[in-house]
Amino acid sequence: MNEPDQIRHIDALVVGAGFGGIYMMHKLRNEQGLDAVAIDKASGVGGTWFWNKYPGALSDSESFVYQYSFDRDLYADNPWKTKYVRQPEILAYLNGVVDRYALRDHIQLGTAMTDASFDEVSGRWTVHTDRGVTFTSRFLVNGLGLLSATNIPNFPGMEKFEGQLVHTGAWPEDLDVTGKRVGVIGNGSTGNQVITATAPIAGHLTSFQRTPQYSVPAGNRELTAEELQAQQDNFEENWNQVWNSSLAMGFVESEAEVFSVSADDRERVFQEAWDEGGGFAFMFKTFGDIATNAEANEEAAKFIRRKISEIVKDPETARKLTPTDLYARRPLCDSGFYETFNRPNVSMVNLTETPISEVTAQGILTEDGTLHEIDILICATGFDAVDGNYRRVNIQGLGGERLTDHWNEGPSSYLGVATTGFPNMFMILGPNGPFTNLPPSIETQVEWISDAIAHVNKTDGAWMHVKPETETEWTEICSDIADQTLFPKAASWIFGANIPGKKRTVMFYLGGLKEFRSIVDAEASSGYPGFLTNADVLKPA
Ligand code: FAD
Ligand code: NA7
Repeated sequence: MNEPDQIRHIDALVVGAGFGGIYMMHKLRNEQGLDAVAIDKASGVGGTWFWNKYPGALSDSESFVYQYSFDRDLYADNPWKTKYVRQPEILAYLNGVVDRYALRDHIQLGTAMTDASFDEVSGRWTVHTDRGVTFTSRFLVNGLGLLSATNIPNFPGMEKFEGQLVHTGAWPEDLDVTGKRVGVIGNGSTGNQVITATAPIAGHLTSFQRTPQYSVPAGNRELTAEELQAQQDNFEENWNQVWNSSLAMGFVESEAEVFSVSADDRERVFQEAWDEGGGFAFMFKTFGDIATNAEANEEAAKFIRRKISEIVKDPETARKLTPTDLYARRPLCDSGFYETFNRPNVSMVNLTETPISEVTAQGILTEDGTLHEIDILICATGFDAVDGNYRRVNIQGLGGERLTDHWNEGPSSYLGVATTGFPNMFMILGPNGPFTNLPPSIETQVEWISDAIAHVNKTDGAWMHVKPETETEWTEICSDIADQTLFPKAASWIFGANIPGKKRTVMFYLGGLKEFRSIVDAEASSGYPGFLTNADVLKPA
């Protein structure tokens, strides 16, 4: 017989112990003195940076903005040494943050939320887990991660594969690819990194690519002592720039139009950006209309296509690697991705021309009858982004409404932090939150949620949830802004277009961090007009 669950009554349950959940815990416990507990299904803290231990895993936001800014001393004590920061360092940093703010004893690892339901009479959430503990809590804060629910394709015969099958987002700590015959499906940001880092140590690497992508050099390098010092000295200025920018990437976004300069100047600007490195910088620091004007976009795309033809020696491989569509997915950067295909131990299969017919015990059989023998098959196939983890649990709000039903037409929210009918439930990076370098958006949302909790907490048993019309309006705002860009025209996770059967819909606020912050500030400072309270909802008709 199963043991009955242990029941814990707490003030706030935080689900997820990544960048978001960790900061949320600090705000709730150390600043508000609440009895807050975090759970994570992972066996360590760090979220993304716990799970994605694949070779080459790197954040491609510049390191001085890929961290928390809320504590000047924390910032001073943890200078990143390189322009971009690698997974092991980010994981060590997040572990350090957990210890620095004495949070570890309040994070229960290896514990997944399975279902959650709200009781409007008691005003409490009941959250069941897979580890014999049930929580009842006034507040439920989900920091489930927007790139966390792994997408594993379902090719015929996959269960027969006798080698090792892994997804980059659940990388086994002890997996060694050295000397192995490695197959990699996918060539997005992750595939690009794992292919480039694995090829030099693998026996043979076969890259299975469905859609070629545009990538520019990352230009990762050691930072000089002067640069490190400047980051410390210019802390306020730098962060002021971040808070007042759109992408929060730590550079000034260009407002110049591609065709406002001569062809020679355009070439020079692109070449300088190529030499300096950075995917977001190439798309947004060079010119201001690459992501909004198809002709301008084509100029940037042409430049990258030409680089591919110059780098890749075999013309047929170069052709397969060259994208022809819009340059309008998340911009990629690399540490020698195209050069990797000049290696004698690397081959490439274009899946559009030669689809996979099945996975066999030995490897991948393509429709041309070739069996690609593989010891380790790496799925760099991305994530069921944004709402994926929400749909993998059963969350029920007012009147027992299921979140999956509420999101039947696509995931929605107000400000990416709350959704109608789910009182006192908050989300960090929920649907239609800002599309930026994420730590600054996470800080913005966590601080807003913390203030909202403090506001509600003033009244025992009180709760708040988003007015339906407010949520509808926010969805329309997000959709209208997205339609002014080229991003919806590309099939990527940014619009839910990467998962078979998933409804293609707007999932981000593309209006920029500066504007987002002014909207969330106004909402809080004017007393949360976008929300209803239990007094409104429960009052007699
Ligand atoms: P996560 O770090 O994803 O944490 C969510 C946690 O919730 C996970 O640990 C998960 O186990 C847990 N969880 C989910 N469901 C449950 C459940 N039911 N029960 C219990 N626990 C649960 N962002 C950038 O801004 N710049 C970058 O360069 C960048 N690079 C990236 C590279 C990779 C390979 C990936 C995958 C993502 C990258 N991101 C990048 C996005 C990155 O996810 C965010 O920057 C940030 O780490 C998100 O933090 P989070 O706390 O919101 O979510
Ligand atoms: P992405 O960007 O979604 O890329 C996934 C890749 O996997 C992409 O090349 C896909 O090809 C490919 N894919 C997915 N499913 C299949 C199937 N069934 N067959 C063949 N190829 C497939 O995920 P990433 O992990 O690279 O990056 C996600 C974000 O995480 C990234 O932006 C960073 O922020 C971190 P497709 O292009 O769909 O043809």
